[in-house]
Amino acid sequence: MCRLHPNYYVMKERQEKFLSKKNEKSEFYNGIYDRYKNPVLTRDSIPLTWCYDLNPETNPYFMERLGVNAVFNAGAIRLNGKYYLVARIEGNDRKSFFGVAESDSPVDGFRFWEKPVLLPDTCPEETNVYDMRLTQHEDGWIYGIFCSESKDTKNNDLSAAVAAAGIVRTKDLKTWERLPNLVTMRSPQQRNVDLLPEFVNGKYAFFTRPMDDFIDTGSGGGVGFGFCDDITNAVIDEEIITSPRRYHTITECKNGEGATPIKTEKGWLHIAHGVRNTAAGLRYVVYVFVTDLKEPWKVIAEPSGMLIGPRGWERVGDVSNVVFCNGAIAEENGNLWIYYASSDTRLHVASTTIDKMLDYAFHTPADPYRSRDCVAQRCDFIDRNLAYLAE
Ligand code: M1P
Repeated sequence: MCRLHPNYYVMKERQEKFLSKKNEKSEFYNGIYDRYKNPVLTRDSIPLTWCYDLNPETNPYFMERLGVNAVFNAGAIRLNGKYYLVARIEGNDRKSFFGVAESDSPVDGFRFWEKPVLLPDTCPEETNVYDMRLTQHEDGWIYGIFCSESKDTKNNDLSAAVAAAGIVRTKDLKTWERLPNLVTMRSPQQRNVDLLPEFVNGKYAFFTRPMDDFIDTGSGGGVGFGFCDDITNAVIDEEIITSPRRYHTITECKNGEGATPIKTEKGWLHIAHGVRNTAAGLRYVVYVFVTDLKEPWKVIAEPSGMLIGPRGWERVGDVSNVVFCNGAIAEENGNLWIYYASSDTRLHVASTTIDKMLDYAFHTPADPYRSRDCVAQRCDFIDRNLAYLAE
């Protein structure tokens, strides 16, 4: 029988209490979705075996040897009745990696599998990986598209990096096959790439985010779209912009795809993110647009403004004033679970339905782009309410 440090038992009990805590809806109301009180994953969800050397001979003080700083941006999928999150886990050493957490419930009880995902090492220049989007494709594979980051060796700035879209595939989230990174002929860098679950005109269809630089999108005009013939050697020749970023909106600085687009009777539902600049730095919010079923690059609805913005304690974290979503689960019964991270620190869940999201997408007025026109839009709205109240 092995001997364990007394603090192990204290920490184990504390973690058990945390992991078995039931979640419930918060009082937040907007009629569109519900926010849940507790995050679904935080650094406290990480198994003790990942951080502590349990042997008192080699760790007499029961110290963290390999600490974890944050657990956030997760891809999401439902398989055989269970809910899975493939989360971005950031170690104390700043490197991100993936871990699979599983639960019988969409809102609580997520527990990480025994070990994190050890990706096949096919890309020696890669320093960091994060933000996996999961796509259950009609070709039979589950794809994981993620950001593969390498040092920019052509730039003297030590923090300069190059972002590309990494591609892995699996059948069970356990065995991962790594494919070559996506090549986009017209864009030097890529992040926030999503793969559509269906072929379009017999081809794999990607939503991209062309970028000139690691942080600045530069001439990259917004969320892009492109086809590729062979996913085992994925090359996109042409990208067209589908949801552009626009001056003086929530997407002014940049935008990007979020969760894998969800097929609905009215179109592909996109839960994306938009970024604006402020005196306090970049502010990230989640927004929605819908694209045509047959021509998925064509936007057919884009409600004005944000769907989810950072609120209360969500505003504070490693990268404050950020909400970010790269995973959602749509169920056959119409329920939709949106997993969004706050401030690059923790992962939350919001619940709604596909019906509500379509109502929101098609009946929320579009952005008139000018303050004067926004006031006119609101006055018209108020007038109709007053007339209705007077009936
Ligand atoms: O720090 C906020 C987010 O920044 C990046 O998103 P984008 O490419 O749109 O700027 C990503 O690194 C993301 O992981 C992070 O949450």
